[in-house]
Amino acid sequence: MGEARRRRRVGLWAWAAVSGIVSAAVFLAVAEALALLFGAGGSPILAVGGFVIDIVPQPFKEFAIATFGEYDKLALIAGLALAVVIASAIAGILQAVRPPLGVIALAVAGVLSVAAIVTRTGATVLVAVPAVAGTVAGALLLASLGQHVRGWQDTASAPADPAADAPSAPAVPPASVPENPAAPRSPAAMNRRAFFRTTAIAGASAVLIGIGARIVSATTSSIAAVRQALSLPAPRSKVTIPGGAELDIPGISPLITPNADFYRVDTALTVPAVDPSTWRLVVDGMVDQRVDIGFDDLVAMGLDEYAVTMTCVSNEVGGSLLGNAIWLGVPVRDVLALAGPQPGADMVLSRSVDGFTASTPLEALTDDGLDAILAVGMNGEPLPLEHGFPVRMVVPGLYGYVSATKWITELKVTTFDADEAYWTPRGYSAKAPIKLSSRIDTPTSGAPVKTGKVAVAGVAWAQPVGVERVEVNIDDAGWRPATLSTAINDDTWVQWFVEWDAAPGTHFLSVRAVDKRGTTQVEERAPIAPDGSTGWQRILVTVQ
Ligand SMILES: Nc1nc2c(c(=O)[nH]1)N[C@H]1C(S)=C(S)[C@@H](COP(=O)(O)O)O[C@H]1N2
Ligand SMILES: [Mo]
Repeated sequence: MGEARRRRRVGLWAWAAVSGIVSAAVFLAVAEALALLFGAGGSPILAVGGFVIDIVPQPFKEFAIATFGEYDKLALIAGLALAVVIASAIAGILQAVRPPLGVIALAVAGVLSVAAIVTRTGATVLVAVPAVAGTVAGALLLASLGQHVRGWQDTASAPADPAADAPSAPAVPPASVPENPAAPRSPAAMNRRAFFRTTAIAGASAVLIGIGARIVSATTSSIAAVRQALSLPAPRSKVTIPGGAELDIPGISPLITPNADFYRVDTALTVPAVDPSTWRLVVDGMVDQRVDIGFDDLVAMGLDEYAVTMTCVSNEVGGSLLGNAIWLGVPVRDVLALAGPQPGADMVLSRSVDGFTASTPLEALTDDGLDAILAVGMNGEPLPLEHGFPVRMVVPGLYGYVSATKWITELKVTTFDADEAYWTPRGYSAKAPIKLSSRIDTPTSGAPVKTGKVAVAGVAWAQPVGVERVEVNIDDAGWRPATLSTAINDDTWVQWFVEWDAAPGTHFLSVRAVDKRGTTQVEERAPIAPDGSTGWQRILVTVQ
């Protein structure tokens, strides 16, 4: 008897778990489908994912990037999906065993996702409609399925083994137990049939609606097609690449980083889809007049090309989080001038559609000698979607997180006292000039080198001061000057090389740069937080 009862109990739990998972699927499918109408900001999956990205501590983010690399966001989604399956299975069991605890759990999840949606920027009340509707649909389904599971399990056991069921009786409100055990068609069978029918229909519809919503969002987010069709006017002035700017050495970084190879760093779970025809840039805060311009207005101000090497604060010594591109854009100072920044302001908080913000010193944006721009083009094309389409900021000499806002929508003229940017409360400095540095591109520690003449080569950068010289030290035998290519300008990296007569064995290679102010790259290692790594890169190579 104990055995039979236990099996029934396990059966109840299993089907109850299924009812929870199906209810959660209906919740998400309804919400995702409605989010198509109310805007992607209303998607609970993306909002909760984005919320998790914002709250997880920095070391965990670094761990995720180190472990999953480019797939860090996919790993996050897989982890969230697993958590949803487990949590909803538990909610299903709770609802069957202790109603209405399961429905309460689902409602709490709904409230939390509404909170995640509303606290993310650009949120109006309407944006919460999909999550609310999804919660209601999921909760109704869970309540009904829970009742069927209980009805069929309890009545099934009642005639055969009344004693066995007695202990669990308090868990089931009497009202939910079908009253008439003597009915011609057993209530247990009816409940059973109703459960399977509802579960199958709900599960199948959730899958269909979910897949449908994905397909529709993929086709309507045809911003890629809008970008393809966009043709930018020819630049008024082009960057001239001086002769001798690019060395012909296998393994060295190309002078201009192709868009497809350009590093990408952002907190966006999905690439924001911003249509240039509806894009607006607002300049507000401490200004004489609030300015609001569209994409055509910006482009009409006149586009020029600028070569700038962008660098991430998370770039470790020897790392690859930097790239050099030819940007097409309008000086930020021209746009700020339309609004007229007021005395007392010392910072511009630039904001992205996705809520990211960067704090840039006002003077870096108004300085005539510094080419801070609002960029619309990158290496001869409109900005790629992942690099900020349609408009981003690029400021020579400042790390990306304090200057290079992608999918930009607002420039708020303010003060460092009054406002802080996304990364400031997360352990990074409010102000962060790029530290002068250098990198060995070839040879690499991994690949053995052949005995004989070897080019040791790489890049060095000191935006916006410029690199004066680069020195290489082989086996600590003293610093040798490297030959520099002709830099495009002081805002870009410069390529360098030395010729080395490599003898068999293992060797240490080190590199350091000196900028045009005479400052030598810092030798001591510093971590990336709070304002960028330092240290001379030192690699071990094997010569055969
Ligand atoms: N909207 C938005 N803009 C952003 C970021 C972000 O997370 N969100 N990251 C910044 C950081 S940390 C860097 S280093 C640069 C990277 O630009 P890229 O991805 O085009 O290389 O973008 C900056 N702009
Ligand atoms: Mo960055």
